[in-house]
Amino acid sequence: VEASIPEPQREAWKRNQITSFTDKDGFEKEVVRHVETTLARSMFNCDEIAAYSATSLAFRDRLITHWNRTQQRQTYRDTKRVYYLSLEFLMGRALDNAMLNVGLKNVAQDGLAELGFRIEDVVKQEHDAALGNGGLGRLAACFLDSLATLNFPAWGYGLRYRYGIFKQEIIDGYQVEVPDYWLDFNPWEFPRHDVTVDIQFFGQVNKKTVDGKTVSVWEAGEIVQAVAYDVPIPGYDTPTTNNLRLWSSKASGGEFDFQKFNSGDYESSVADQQRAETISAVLYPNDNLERGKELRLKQQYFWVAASLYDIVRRFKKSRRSWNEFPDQVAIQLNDTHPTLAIVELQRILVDIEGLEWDNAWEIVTSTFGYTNHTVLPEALEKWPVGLVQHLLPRHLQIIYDINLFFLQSVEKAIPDDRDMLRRVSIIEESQPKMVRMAFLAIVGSHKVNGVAELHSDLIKTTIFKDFVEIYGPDKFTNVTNGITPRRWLHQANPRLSELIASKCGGNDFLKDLTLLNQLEKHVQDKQFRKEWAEIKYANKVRLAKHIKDTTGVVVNPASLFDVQVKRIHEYKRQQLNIFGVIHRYLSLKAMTPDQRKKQLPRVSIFGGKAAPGYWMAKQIIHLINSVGAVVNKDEDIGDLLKVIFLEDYNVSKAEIICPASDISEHISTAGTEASGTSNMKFVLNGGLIIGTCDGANIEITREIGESNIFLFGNLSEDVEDLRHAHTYGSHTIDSDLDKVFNEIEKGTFGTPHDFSAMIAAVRQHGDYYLVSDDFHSYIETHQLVDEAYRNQDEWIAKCITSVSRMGFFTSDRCINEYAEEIWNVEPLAVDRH
Ligand code: GL7
Repeated sequence: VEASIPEPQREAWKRNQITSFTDKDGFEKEVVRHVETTLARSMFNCDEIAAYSATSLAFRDRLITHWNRTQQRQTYRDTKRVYYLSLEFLMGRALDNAMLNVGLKNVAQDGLAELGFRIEDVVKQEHDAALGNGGLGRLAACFLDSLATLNFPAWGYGLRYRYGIFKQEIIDGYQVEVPDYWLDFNPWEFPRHDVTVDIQFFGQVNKKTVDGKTVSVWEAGEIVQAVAYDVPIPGYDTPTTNNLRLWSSKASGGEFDFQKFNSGDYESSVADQQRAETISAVLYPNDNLERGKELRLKQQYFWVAASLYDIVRRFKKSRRSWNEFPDQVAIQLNDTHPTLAIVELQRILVDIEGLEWDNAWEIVTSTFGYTNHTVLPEALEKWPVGLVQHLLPRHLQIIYDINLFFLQSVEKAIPDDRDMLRRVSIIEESQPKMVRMAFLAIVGSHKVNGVAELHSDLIKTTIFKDFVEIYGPDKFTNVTNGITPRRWLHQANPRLSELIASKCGGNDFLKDLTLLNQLEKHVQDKQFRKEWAEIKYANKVRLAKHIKDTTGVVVNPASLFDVQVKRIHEYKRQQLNIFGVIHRYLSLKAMTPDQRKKQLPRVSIFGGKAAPGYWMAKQIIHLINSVGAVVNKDEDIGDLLKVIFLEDYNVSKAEIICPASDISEHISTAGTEASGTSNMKFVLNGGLIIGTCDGANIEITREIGESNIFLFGNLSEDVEDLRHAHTYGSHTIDSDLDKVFNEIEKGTFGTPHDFSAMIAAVRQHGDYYLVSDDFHSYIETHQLVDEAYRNQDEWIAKCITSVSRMGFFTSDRCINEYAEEIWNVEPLAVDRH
């Protein structure tokens, strides 16, 4: 790389190389410089926002220097790279994470203090980057942190939504959605106006003869421009700084607009501009649900085509032969959202680069891996053939060809099974015909993985069963999800992190989480337990303050904090939780004052967003708030029970909530939650969990031991029979649950009619989520929780033991598994100086 630059020039550049600050004085200089020159302010009008901005700019300068060196190193070494394609990256705030990852938070803290600011207040000024819905998007963010920390040459590719997930307000007990315009001031992105790609839509396909060969040419239609925005991703305790490239849509300038403008059609050229910009305007706010909207398909192709163009452009610089493509490039599909990338790469190789179909297809399938994140039928993507034909005519032809060759191979391997062909066809012969994206993703990838053991088993025995028969079991694998301990322990719970470090030989556990096992020998240490308990209490005080500030309700931090925060969904069963809370309330009301005195005080804390169009989920939010309104002001009850709904749950709120929980709820109907990742965050922060045998709960139990978790409810293998029995047998409702329903119907929690559909779902409509079947076991298990919590000494011992055994759930372990089993890539050694 360097050789192309003449010696004297090279010297001049090297002489003037930027040196990043390393101490307080250097940091302060940078902050003052940014306040005065970049922000055009001074010490007389530097408020907390300006202090945040200048601090971020100081760290950004640092990151981008490392970013440049990392990219140069990766280009120079030219080893295989990983590309993680995800429509969602739920990043949260960047500043605190950047300071900790580069190891200069103390420097910044001291520097800011000298300049008159408290670092906690400065950090809070940042708006969350909320480009995701829930677990799937946060997983992508944890993966980026691990990829950088482990020094993998890896890029994320996503969309730069102008509006992230909406902000949730609770008004009169109902969810109201407010747009999240987060880009006002975002120091963490670098616009690359020179990195643009023209993306084509619509038009038609014509056959032409070029050099005696017939080729398909995709012509006419409309062009939208993709502009790159780069976000630096710093690894922890390493100079590696990777890249997250987000695409923004823009009308392609030039002739098209110009012509319209000249012909006096100014308004229509403005309309074109706006139409183009809507592609990356907004994140679809659905979690585990696909609504099949045309604009969503446009987003998918826009992002996938821009990313592939970029990847191919980078590959071509090395002038290798196409057959080496899979040795240089691994692309991971985060769910089926980027599946069109398979078709697009085949199109590039065959139509543009002139490769033979079979050769191209071999390259394509060796390049891609596909991660499935759900078995819920309503979340499996299907697109009407007509829509694909209209928007992407050439891609539909290629999909048909892929399907033809695939079905021929199935016919050959498993002859005379017409029904098999119908079942596995990428094209569903329905009215209208549909493209089954998951099947296309399987056929176009060399590995398919689920996200926890149970889930990976379920996909092999249910939705993808036929494909296991066709390809054999080796194509399917499991990579159990993980979380980054940097954000979810070190950043969110600094005191606990420090206490752990004092027992685990320093901060190395943050890079090798299995070192947590050293805690176990200290479980009996009284002083250690005491400090542990004090930290938990302080974290609860912090959350109690947040509750007071945001809801006005005063909660006692000595109560048991029982938390369920996640997207609101019937399968996650917040309704089971709130019915259980009502049951507790009724039991307390039925007691004498003397009996009440013996009860353990509890705070039931809920949080989470409902998709704007998910009516039932919104009713659940309303019921939680209505119960809170009654219970929280009931003087018979006082501190014994409080019910809190925290508005606008997001990453930065999770960082306050996770460290403050005593018990958290992961209570999905068995077989529905693919993994869950907040279960891992809560345990890692010294909380216990109540949960069903679902997703990663099962593996958490295996690691930490059955005596350290409160499991309840039916097993996934029994769900089908139970559902069948509800529909075709007689369905009797649990008697305690019936009492809860009767109380709601009496109007105790407001207009009964508001909640009639929730009750009917259980009583009359087959109780698909098994709320009644699991209710008794749920209530009993909560009693066990109460009893266990009374023995604080043992409780703390359980918490410490659990944390010590959580090493498996770091996203570093996940990334190493992906690297080894799916991507076949290795980290790049770095020079620390
Ligand atoms: C999800 C699963 O529901 C969740 O259990 C899992 O932890 C997460 C990451 O693998 O993926 N699947 C899905 O479609 N969404 C999820 O959060 C939206």
